Amino acid sequence: MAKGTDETGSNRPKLALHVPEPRYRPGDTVDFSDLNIPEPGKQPRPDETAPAKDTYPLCDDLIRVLGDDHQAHGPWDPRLSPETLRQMLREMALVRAFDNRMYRAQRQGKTSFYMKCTGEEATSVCATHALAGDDMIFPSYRQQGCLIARGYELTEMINQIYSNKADKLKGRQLPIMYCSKRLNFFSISGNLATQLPQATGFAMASASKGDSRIAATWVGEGSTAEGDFHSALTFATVYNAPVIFNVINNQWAISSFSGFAGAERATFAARAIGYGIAGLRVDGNDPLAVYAAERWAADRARSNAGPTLIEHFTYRAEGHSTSDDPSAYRSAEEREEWPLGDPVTRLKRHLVALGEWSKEQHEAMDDELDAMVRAAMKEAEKNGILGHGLHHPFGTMFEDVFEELPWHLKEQSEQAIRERQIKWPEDPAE
Ligand SMILES: Cc1ncc(C[n+]2csc(CCOP(=O)(O)OP(=O)(O)O)c2C)c(N)n1
Repeated sequence: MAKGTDETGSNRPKLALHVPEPRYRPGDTVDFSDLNIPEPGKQPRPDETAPAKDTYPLCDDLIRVLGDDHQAHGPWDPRLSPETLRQMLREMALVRAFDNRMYRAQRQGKTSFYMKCTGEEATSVCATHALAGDDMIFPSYRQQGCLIARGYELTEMINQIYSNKADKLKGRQLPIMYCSKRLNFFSISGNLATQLPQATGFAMASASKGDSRIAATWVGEGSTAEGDFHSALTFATVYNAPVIFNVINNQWAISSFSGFAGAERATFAARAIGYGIAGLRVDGNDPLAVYAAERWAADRARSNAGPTLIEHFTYRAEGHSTSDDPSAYRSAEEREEWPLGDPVTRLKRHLVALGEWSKEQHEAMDDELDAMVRAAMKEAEKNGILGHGLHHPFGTMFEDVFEELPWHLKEQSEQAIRERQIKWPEDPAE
C-alpha cells in the first residue's frame, strides 16, 4: 500500500463523526465563566414593526434588564407598575410552592407523576402577563406558570394530577397535562412539538378570519429537533402568521444536553434567521426581560408584522420529572454555578430595591401561598387520590372521542365489560 493511502488506494481523509458531549458530568467542577453574559441594558431594542433582519444581532446577544444592582436598565425595561411586579412575583412564588407540594405528593403515592419548572417560572408567568387574556396558549408540559398566571383554580389542577373523580379530563391524560378552554390554554400533548404547528394553524385561522387573537407556543430546546418545529416555522413565515415561538433553552432534554439539538453550532434564536422571521434571545431568569421580549413579539404579531422566535436562555434547576435522577448524568454544581441566578430572587430583590417589598412581606407571602396549596390539596383529596378507587368509571375510556362509537371500539368496550366486569356509566348508544 502506497504511503498515505488506504486499502482501496485512495488518499482521501477518513471521515469522523462528531458526537456531542456535555462539558460537565457528575462530580465535575463546573466553571461557566466563559459563557457570554452581556451587561444588562446594553441590548438595542428595534421597533416592534421593524424588518426581521433588524433583530438578527439580538439572536447572538442576550436581552437583559435587571442588573446586579437589582435595578432595571436600558431600552427593554418594560416599566411595569409595582402592582404588576408584585403580582408576577406572587404567581412565580405560587408556581414554586405548588411544584414543591406536588413533588412531595408524588413521593407520597398520591399521584404517579409530576414535573417541576424550578428556575423557569419567569418564562411562563411573565410571558403570559405580556399576552392578552384571550390570546391562545399552546404549551408544552412545563408551563404550569401560564395556567397559574391566568388564574386557574389549584384544586382543578390537583384533581387532574390525582386523576380523581373530579378530574375534568377523566383520568385519560398523564398527570400535569392540563387544558382549559375557558382560559385559552390548549391541551398539552405528550408527543413533543405537536403544539407548534397547531399554534401556527390557530394563528393562520385567526388572521384569515380577521380576528385579533394571536397564538403563543412554548417548546423545550430539545424538541426543536423535531420535524414539527420546521413545519410550524415554515408555515408561519410563508403566511406571516401572528404567532410567538417560545423556545425554552433550559440546557437539558432529560439526560441529553442542548448540544444534541444543535446548540454547539448556533443559538436557538438564530434559527429565526433561516426562516426570515424576527428572533430574540433573552435572559430567561430575568422576569422583566422575559416580559419585555414577549410583549414586543405580541405587539409585532398583533400589528401584522409577523411571527417571532424567542429563545429563553435558562436552566432546569431540578430533575426532568419525578421519574428522573439528574445526579446520574450532570454535575450537581451546575445549578449553583448557573450565572443568571434565580428568577424569583431577582424580582424580589428588584422590588425591595424599589422600596416596594420587604423580606418580611416575602416570607409572609410564601407562608400564605403554601397554606393555599395545602388547602387546595385537601379539597382535591376529597375527590380521591391515586389508587383509592375514586376515579372515573373505566367504561368512560371509550367516550368523548367519537360522536358515534366505531364498530371495533364498540366490540372492545363490550368485551371489556364482559371480561373485566367494568361498570358502564351509561349506554354509549344513547
Ligand atoms: C415525539 C417524542 N419523542 C420523545 C419523547 C420522550 N421525551 C419526553 S420529554 C423529552 C425531553 C424533551 O426535552 P426538551 O424539549 O428540551 O424540554 P424540557 O423537558 O427540557 O422542558 C423526551 C425526549 C416524547 N414524549 N415525544
